[in-house]
Amino acid sequence: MKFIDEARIEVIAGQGGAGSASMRREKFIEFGGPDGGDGGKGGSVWATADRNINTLIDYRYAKTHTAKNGEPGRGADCYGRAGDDIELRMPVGTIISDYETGEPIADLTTHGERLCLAQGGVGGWGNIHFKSSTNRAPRQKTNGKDGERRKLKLELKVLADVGLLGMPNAGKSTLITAVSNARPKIADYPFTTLHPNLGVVRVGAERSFVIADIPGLIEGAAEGAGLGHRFLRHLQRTGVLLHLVDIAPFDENIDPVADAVAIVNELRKYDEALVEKPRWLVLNKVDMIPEEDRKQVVADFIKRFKWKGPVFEISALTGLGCDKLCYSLQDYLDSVRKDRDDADERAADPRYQEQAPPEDKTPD
Ligand SMILES: Nc1nc2c(ncn2[C@@H]2O[C@H](COP(=O)(O)OP(=O)(O)OP(=O)(O)O)[C@@H](O)[C@H]2O)c(=O)[nH]1
Ligand SMILES: [Mg+2]
Repeated sequence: MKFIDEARIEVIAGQGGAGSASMRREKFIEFGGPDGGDGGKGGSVWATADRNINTLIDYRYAKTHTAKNGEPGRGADCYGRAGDDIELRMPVGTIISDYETGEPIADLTTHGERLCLAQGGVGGWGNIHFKSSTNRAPRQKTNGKDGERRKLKLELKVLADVGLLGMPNAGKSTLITAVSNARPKIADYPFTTLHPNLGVVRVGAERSFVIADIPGLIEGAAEGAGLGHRFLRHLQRTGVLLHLVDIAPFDENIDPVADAVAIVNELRKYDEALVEKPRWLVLNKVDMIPEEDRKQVVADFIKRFKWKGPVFEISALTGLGCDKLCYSLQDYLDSVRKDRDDADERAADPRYQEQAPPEDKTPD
């Protein structure tokens, strides 16, 4: 299935049905009085986050989503039927904003989260509401209100704890296949992966995190080279990036350090905040380097790349070093989550509220 992470749609809620101005007319009944019922409410348009959907493709083709109008009221105190609501199912991670103003409306982050995008118009009043002691036979009624109408932008940014970053063929899809339940296509040609894949990594019996594999990035991606750089948006909401480097390229003319520098430059061109995000260096394909040379090759790389952060040596193909990487990621994510929970707790606890500093009484 084609992966689409951006769409523009229009949602139109149903109009309320008109109220009725009917008079009761029955044989042998005098002074029947008003009996016109209210119009039904127009249908609303809702968005629901659904974890079983992972693309916005449906909204590329169907752009306008219109809910039914409410039915008009009728005589004999009949109220009009309300128009049915419609439900738009969207992937978890969809950000909804106003297309014209860009104003954010919602961020669907959990499965089942639901939000009204356009409210159906209320039905009009029938003449039964207008009878009074002085007007026993009112002919007034009101029309239903129009339903809301909105143009919206949908943007999907996948929600994952860990994001994979690297040149094509670095072994990103091989790694996610080795450690998670995701089964993306793997091949020895560049740009095998064309859209993000998510996988759940289980660490021990109870702990897990979500990892995202995205297409490979190359120098000049910001200018459109390769698949461009727009899918980097899927790394924006991750907690930590794994920069995967093929440490043993087949082609001797390829310099892994130059490639790694190019990736960081592209990251910066897309979004400075991505460069600031915690990033770990993962040197892949160490199985291709004779064991006795590994230490030296790795040390050279780190020195030339001037890298000071965490480094992991792995072989996504044989699984070497993958367990250690996953345990470290899980520990790191757990500690970040704990710090965040503690901070939230402190913020909610009045004892930790910031107190005004005591007045300084010392003379100048
Ligand atoms: N020897 C060896 N080969 C590997 C290793 N990891 C990946 N490969 C091979 O490298 C090639 C590319 O792997 P992929 O996982 O498709 O690479 P990718 O980074 O997902 O590539 P794109 O999707 O094109 O960006 C495949 O032929 C893999 O079998 C490894 O640790 N050792
Ligand atoms: Mg791939």
